[in-house]
Amino acid sequence: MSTPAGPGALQFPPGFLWGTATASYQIEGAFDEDGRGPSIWDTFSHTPGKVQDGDTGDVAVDHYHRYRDDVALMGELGVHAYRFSVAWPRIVPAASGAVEQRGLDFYSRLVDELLGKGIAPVATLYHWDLPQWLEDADGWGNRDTAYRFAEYAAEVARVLGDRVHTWTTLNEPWCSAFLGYGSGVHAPGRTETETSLRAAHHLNLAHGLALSAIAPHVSADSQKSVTLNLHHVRPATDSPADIDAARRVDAVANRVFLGPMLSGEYPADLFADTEAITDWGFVQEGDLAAISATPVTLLGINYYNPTLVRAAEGERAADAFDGHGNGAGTPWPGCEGVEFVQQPGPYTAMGWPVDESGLYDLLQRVSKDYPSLPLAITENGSAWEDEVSADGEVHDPQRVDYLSRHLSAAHRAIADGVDLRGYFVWSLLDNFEWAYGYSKRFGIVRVDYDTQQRTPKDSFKLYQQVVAQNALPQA
Ligand code: IFM
Repeated sequence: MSTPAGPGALQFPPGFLWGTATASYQIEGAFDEDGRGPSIWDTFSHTPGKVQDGDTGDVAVDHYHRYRDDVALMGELGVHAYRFSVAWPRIVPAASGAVEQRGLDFYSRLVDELLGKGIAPVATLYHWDLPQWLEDADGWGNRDTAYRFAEYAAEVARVLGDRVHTWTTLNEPWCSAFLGYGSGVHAPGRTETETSLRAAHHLNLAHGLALSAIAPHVSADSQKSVTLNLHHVRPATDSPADIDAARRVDAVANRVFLGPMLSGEYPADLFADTEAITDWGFVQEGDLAAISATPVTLLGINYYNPTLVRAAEGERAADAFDGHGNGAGTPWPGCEGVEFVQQPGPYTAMGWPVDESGLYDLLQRVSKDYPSLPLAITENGSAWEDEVSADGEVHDPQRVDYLSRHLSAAHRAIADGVDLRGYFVWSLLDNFEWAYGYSKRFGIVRVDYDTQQRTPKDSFKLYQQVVAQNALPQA
């Protein structure tokens, strides 16, 4: 039952799923406890120069030990669902392939704690923490990793299948493939253009094999999902060259995953754009059928900002202003000659523009391309230079504004016919922001990294109201 909303509030449909999201390596810590093996992010963060200030996820926000308190916070927030990820190296720590029961037990306890508070568990099976033993055998460059992923997924589903509301195979495979193996700004830090495309295919394969592998173990009414960080790509002008630049980026950012996963085919233009890099011979007979064999019933979309591109003049190499492109290699194979254009501000602490119109447009586009597929926003949020005020509170008006703008865009999309079922704010807690370490705070709850004290920010209070009223209040 929702509490009544004030005049002018933007009311969401009954049953709209309000949630919050985190990921294992970003919050858990306990990097060597209960048999957990190393992941590529342990190796990467312990390599000097890879992560800002030498930060690591060794302790993170100690969620592994504090999960009960964190679930209690979610209870206070009132959310209906919690999107977390399972750390593969906790479940299959070493090359022997033996399953670590203590790892499974942790997630089982977490799920029970959530259910005890009436919060639906939404489990992501892979949020970037590949076991190091798999990377030692070429990681996502190796087709075999997809099969190992399906085996691991089945183990998790066997234990949690009766209690998990939504199963998500992968989080943002674009980042895994193109930041991990292309630009090298993410673990494992490789800068091999051909491998990045191969990795994208193996991630697609992993998704399909895993959905089929978990099917016998999960309850029939659970949702089967994948979360993509779809880029809303806009051409800077309506010149044919700029429109073609946007098409190229759309192919390797979005359709490289949407095509195989949802329609069982790769886009022909992607093959043409990348023909100088690979002949895609790693796509074997039967792969596309395997990728799309078990249908996705809910598509998760992560949205932070739109992407503006144009055809570069002269010799300018691809130069990304979206925080993704500054490694030694390119995260944009097939986009040679495309220039990423800085958009007007305001900018978050990540340097990302605040533009909720991109969310509206993206939802419209996906809904038109896949009219019968329910959607959820599985991440949306912003990092700011938060401070603790003299009153001990964290007043974060910019995050409140960001949240309000994006919720209002989501509301407008629903009013205009998009089948949007839920929204998950990123993130519940300040946490380890990958190559930025702890320097960027995305949480609606502040974490003091010295004491691990949690302090709900003003944005937490706004979101609490939104959830309670099933509506965005108007100021
Ligand atoms: O923190 C990340 C998250 O792990 C994946 N999506 C984007 C977030 C903000 O960069």
